[in-house]
This record gives sequence, structure tokens and C-alpha cells, in this order.
Amino acid sequence: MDQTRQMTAMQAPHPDIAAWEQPPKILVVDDEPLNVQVLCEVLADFGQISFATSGAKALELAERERPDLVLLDVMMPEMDGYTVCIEMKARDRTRDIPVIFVTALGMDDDEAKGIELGAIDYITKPFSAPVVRARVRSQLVLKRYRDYLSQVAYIDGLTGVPNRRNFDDRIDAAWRDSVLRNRPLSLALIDIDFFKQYNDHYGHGAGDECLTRVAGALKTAAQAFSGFVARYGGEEFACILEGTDEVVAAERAEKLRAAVEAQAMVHAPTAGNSIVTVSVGTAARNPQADETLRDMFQRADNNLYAAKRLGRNCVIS
Ligand code: GH3
Ligand code: MG
Ligand code: MG
Ligand code: MG
Repeated sequence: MDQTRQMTAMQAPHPDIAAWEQPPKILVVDDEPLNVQVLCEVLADFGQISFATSGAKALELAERERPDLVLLDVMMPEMDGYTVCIEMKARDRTRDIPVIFVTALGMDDDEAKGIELGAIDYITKPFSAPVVRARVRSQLVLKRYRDYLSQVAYIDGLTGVPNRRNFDDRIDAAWRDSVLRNRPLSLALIDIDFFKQYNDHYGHGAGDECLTRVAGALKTAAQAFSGFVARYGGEEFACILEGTDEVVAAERAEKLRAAVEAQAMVHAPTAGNSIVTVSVGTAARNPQADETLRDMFQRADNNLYAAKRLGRNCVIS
């Protein structure tokens, strides 16, 4: 593994929580302040603990802080723990946060209901501190492994931007949403100019660093208009532009192109450009035509090739 890879690739989690660079975040929810206090004390050395004494506050904190684990009481006035769990599982931002119920409701039916609602564990009060600690520890380790695996599956290990699999999922969803709600959708395909020469001149390691910088510049520029940038292939990137028509897509693609040019990375002397640049082809979904996603893709690709033919470092829409 070269330097760049070491800098960006995520490390597999250490099985010992104490060795984690980022300590886990735990949210304790109970309407009884004494229970909150006891749980916070029992778990204090695991990481960063926050608490809520109502269901509404719990949901607010879960959304905002995205804890790694929620310990959730069931019997609470106004909103009970089951309802909090249902709400968490219904929202994108909190769906994947594991929940352990900690409750005085000890009947089998109560426990079955908790697990059916999506909780990963169920602890009855009065609880034993070592058992709570052991269960919490094992769930925190599992959560970190899940985070690691989804990072590995969906983020490009070299550049740190979303990978091809991630892109395919997103563009499929964006296409369906665009058709269903009759909203505009555009796509930009971006390819580094004369990249083979860059590699040949500076070596593959430097080429990797250059790719990473290009990815970073594209990602930062796309944030301004909520574009989704992914590494599509070797030195090729793609940007999904939801709610964006043909005209605006061309403007945004120009911003992406300019962002790479602004990095002013010196190119190989054998390359046709003195600095590293990209060519961009865009296409918008045409609601009048009976097109497929593949057709839109093909048009963007054709435009990318036209941009190459017309001298590179330009956008064709
Ligand atoms: P054009 O302007 O027409 O796009 O020319 P090009 O040289 O960029 O195009 P070509 O497709 O001939 O070469 C792409 C190069 O990208 C070849 C390949 O070695 C390089 N490449 C692809 N993936 C990686 C990577 O992960 N790291 C590095 N360093 N190079 C890569
Ligand atoms: Mg209670
Ligand atoms: Mg290229
Ligand atoms: Mg290419």
C-alpha cells in the first residue's frame, strides 16, 4: 500500500473500545432522572454519554447527534419508548442507530414486541451493571464493524468519495424519483485529460495523489449545489444533479471543471495541457422522450467524447 492509500483507507475497528480514536456516543433515555444517573455512571468509561428524560427530546438528540447506541426506557409519559423506537426506525437519519430497551416491563410479550420493533437487545430492570456493560460493549463493537463494512462497500478506498456501487444505487433512486414526481434530473460525466501521461511522467503513486485531489476538488465544488460526486471508474467521475434541468446542469458542470483547473496541478510536459484539467459531458432527463436511464447515460457519454474531441478542459451539454 502506498502513502495515499494509507491516508484515506479506513482502518478496521480494534476490538477493544478503549483503543478507538473516536470514542462511541451513547444516548440514555429514561423519564426517571435517577435511572439516567445510574446508567450514565455504569457506562461512563465507554465514551461520550448524553441523556434525555422524554421521548421527544430523545428523538431530537438522536437526529442531531447520531449516537452509536440508544438505551431506551419503555414506560415514559407522553411518548413511550416503543413509539420512540418506531419513529427512529421510520426516519432516514436514525434508522440505523441500534436501540437497546432497558425497562421494568419483564413479560415475554413486552420483550418480543421490543425486538419486533427493531431493537437489538432487551434488558429488564433492575439490571446487573456487569451484564449491561457486557451487552453494551458487544453492541458498540458490532456497530463499529457495520460502519466499517458500509464504508468499505460504498466509499472509494483511494479517493474517499462514493464509489461506483454507491453511484449506481443513487442514480437508480434519483431516476425513479424524477419520473415519479416529474422533477428534472441531470448527470455530468467527468474524465481527467491526458491522465496516462501524468502517470507515465510522475509514476502511479503521484497519479493516485492527483486523482485524490481531483476527487476532493469536485466533491467540494458539488457541495455548493448538493451534487452527488462519485468515482465512476479509473480516472472518471460522475455527478448526479437532482432537480436540475439542462441549462443549470451546464452551469454546474462548468463549476466542476473550473474547480479542478483552479487546483493548478502541474501536468506532465508530454500532456496537451500545462495543468491537470477535466472534460465534462452532461445530459438531462427528457420527460417528453420515452428514454431509459441508460439512454441518458449514453448522451452524457457522447458529450464527454465531444468535449475530448473539441480540445478537452471544457463542458459539452
Ligand atoms: P484522455 O484525455 O483522452 O482522457 O486521455 P487519458 O490519458 O486520460 O485517457 P486513457 O483512458 O488513455 O488513460 C487513462 C489512464 O488513467 C490510464 C490509467 O493508467 C489511469 N488510471 C486509471 N485508474 C487509475 C488509478 O487508480 N490510479 C492511477 N494512478 N492511474 C489510474
Ligand atoms: Mg420510565
Ligand atoms: Mg482521461
Ligand atoms: Mg477515461
